[in-house]
Amino acid sequence: MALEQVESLILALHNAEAVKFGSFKLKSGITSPIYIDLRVIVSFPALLQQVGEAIWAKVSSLNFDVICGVPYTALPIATSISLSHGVPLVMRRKEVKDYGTRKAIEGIFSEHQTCLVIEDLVTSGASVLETVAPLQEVGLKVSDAVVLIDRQQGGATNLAQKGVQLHSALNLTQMVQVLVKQGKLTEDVASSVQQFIADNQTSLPVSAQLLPPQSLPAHKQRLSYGERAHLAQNPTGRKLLEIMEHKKSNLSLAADVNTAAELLAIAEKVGPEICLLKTHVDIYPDFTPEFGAKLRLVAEKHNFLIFEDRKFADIGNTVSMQYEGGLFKIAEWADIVNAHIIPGPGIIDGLKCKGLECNRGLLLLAEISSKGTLAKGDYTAAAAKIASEHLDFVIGFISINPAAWPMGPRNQALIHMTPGVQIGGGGDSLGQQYNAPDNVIGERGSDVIIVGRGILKASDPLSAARQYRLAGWEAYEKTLHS
Ligand code: S5P
Repeated sequence: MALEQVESLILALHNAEAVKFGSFKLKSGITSPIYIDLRVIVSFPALLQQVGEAIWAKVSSLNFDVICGVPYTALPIATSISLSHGVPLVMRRKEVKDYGTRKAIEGIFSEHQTCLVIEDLVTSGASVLETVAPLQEVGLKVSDAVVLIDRQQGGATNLAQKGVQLHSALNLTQMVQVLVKQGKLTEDVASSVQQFIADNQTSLPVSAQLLPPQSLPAHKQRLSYGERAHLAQNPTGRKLLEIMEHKKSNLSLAADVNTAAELLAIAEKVGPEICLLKTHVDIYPDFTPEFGAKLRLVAEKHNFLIFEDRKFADIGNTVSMQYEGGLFKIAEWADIVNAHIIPGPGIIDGLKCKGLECNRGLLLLAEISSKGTLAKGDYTAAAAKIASEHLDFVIGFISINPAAWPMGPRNQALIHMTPGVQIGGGGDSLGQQYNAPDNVIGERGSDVIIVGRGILKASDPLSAARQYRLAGWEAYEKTLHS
């Protein structure tokens, strides 16, 4: 792009107030002397086109088959380029309405085609990677991304580490220089912007840094359970991953039996095969206050953890009482409990205030296995976000198809557990839907298979448990070596 075109674009962005100078408090709490909001450019069609052309000038010599804008601000920019230059678009859904259809990427493409990612503004590069991951997931290659404005805060280096070369039409230094030259900005403000850039270099979130350079589908880029144990912040999450590695088991038994006596007997029998025993304590008519201590002895003997599938769903204060008190005193004996996230993050705080002091962990129900579930799309995305904000207590999710989540690189400290598992697939008459262990661990990207009737109703539950453990483990090993 010729110098006068660069200057005219910078002035047009300034006139449209897409770039402002002053003192702005950013979401992160940092005060910035510059604020960039490129969403306004949709109100200026000529400017939108100018932006598209400036970006195109940077990448027209590269080889790519399709282009994809990072939602939302870069969508109209990518559309403008597509219309002007006849390049087909693909579109990433930010909110996947139903993961069952697995359409995180809309449009027509074929595996091994190359996609150029288009972004409006890059700081750390994390949002570019959030779009790169689902593109790779569907088999597209991504080696380049282009941005209108590079804030020069480390994004290009961070992306290069992930195998993505960042091209930029403009950067902050250049913009500030032009605006000073045009009398729109004082030297003082310009130097405070330069200082801000120098003082605020970014790196990628830990989860993204740990991913190996791209090329394998995202859900297959998994570290071993043992490596992930070192990432877990919560001691119970860490311990579970260590047990899984040690016992070569990613099998959890859903011990939905009729009595506490039966539960203790099945725990004793299949204990050597499992990493986790899941209970529904409110089913047992013969529950006594000694139940927890007895079960813990079996758990210690066979080295598995206990997960009471209580599915808390109330406000923080109430769940805190339900967790600690009542007949069952769950917090005393269950290493792990789970909660719906429908009340919002207060439910985590309510459980955490009792659970953290005794080293307990929490799973969030992000998806549900039964037909017609409402736990999908935005709900699942919100559960993932809230989990990432409570890593001291939340150890993972109940999830059904985490490989199709569009939320970007996986936080490998979090453990995905999937119910609705049976070797033959199928379902029951009350809405349960089953997937096979290799599908759950391999295709769906989960970490733990939760199996109930597939083991309990088998003529020999111990050999059925062994069969499930081996199937789950073999599928896991393939995700490491493929
Ligand atoms: O979405 C879910 C979440 C859970 S925790 N779907 C489920 O089926 N569960 C539990 O997993 C359910 O409560 C039951 O204990 C187990 C599945 O048992 P199965 O006999 O159908 O394998």
